[in-house]
Amino acid sequence: MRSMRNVLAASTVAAVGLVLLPAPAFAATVVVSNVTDLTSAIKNASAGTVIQVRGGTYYPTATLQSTVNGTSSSPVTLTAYGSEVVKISGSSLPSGSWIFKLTADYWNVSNITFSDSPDSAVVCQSCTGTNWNNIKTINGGDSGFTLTGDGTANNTIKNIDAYGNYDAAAHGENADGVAIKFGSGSGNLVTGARLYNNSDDGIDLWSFSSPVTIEHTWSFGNGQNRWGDSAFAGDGNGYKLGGDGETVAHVVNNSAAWDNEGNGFTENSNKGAIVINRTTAYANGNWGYYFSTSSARLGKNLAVGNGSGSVTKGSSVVSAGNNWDSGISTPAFVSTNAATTYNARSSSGTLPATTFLTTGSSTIGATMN
Ligand SMILES: [Ca+2]
Ligand SMILES: [Ca+2]
Repeated sequence: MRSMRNVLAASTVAAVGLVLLPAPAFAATVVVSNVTDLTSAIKNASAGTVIQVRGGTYYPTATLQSTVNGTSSSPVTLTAYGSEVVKISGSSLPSGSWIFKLTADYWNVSNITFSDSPDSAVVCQSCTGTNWNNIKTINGGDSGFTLTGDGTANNTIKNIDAYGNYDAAAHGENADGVAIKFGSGSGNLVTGARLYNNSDDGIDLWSFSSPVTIEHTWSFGNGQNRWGDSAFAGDGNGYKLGGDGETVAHVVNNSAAWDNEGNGFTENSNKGAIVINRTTAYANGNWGYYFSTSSARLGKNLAVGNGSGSVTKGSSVVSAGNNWDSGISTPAFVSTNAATTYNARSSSGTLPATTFLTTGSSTIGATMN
């Protein structure tokens, strides 16, 4: 009896052990408060992991990166802890480094500032189903935020601030606020973005072959030489909507471009049926809207005070209800003082309230919110 009882006890222990073995190797929620733990948490995340970063400034010495996918029902989350203020600085990274690189699907990243990157701040390569909410990518050495590669689909960039980015090595030629370049994939959305004072363009869709949607976005002050660069080469388009021979019908709704050195909105050689509705171009250096070879659909847009003029449109452009079209009047702006556009965002992350470039019109121009 004694030996039988021992055998039964041993087999019970073994069975319990077998039940416990499949338990998760990592806790579902990880709270990190130093850069070593942050690096490890990102590297070791798996579907469903929630990484909460305590307030403070983090100085990684190597690019933070992951190739691990979440799933649509169990994404990986990287976010600030509660309402704490989290900054990740690239100032301790080797030259040429990015701060954060994902080659992964279904990540949700929110409430983090990425600053002072030696090169691009955030790069998402062939990402599907990622959500970026209330991110800042500022004062870096190339574009602030980049989506790139084939298989770039169904990503949402919401309420991003991207400013002060400048690539010294190429005299400012490349650093955009947001770059969705060299790739393909449908369902990508930029909304609520504020893209300003970057050396090259506010947003650049160079060589991206699937339609991107941009809405509720402000792009301003791009392409000005703010760095004392005697060979400065930034282009300074508010919205660069193509390039490299791609023919693609990008969409821009209810957005504004002002004080950019180049054009407010431009096809950049894209011959596609780009759709631009209810936008405003004000005081840009070149044209408000430059669409000479595309078959763009320009509707209910407002162009005022642009250096080269309101619009260049080729014979394939469809233009209706814009203030340069016959019979359409130009409503007065409530304000042309842009100071409030630099204010902090609302607690929910939306653009700050402003009367700048508002007109009260329900038929033409951006509503500036
Ligand atoms: Ca450029
Ligand atoms: Ca560019």
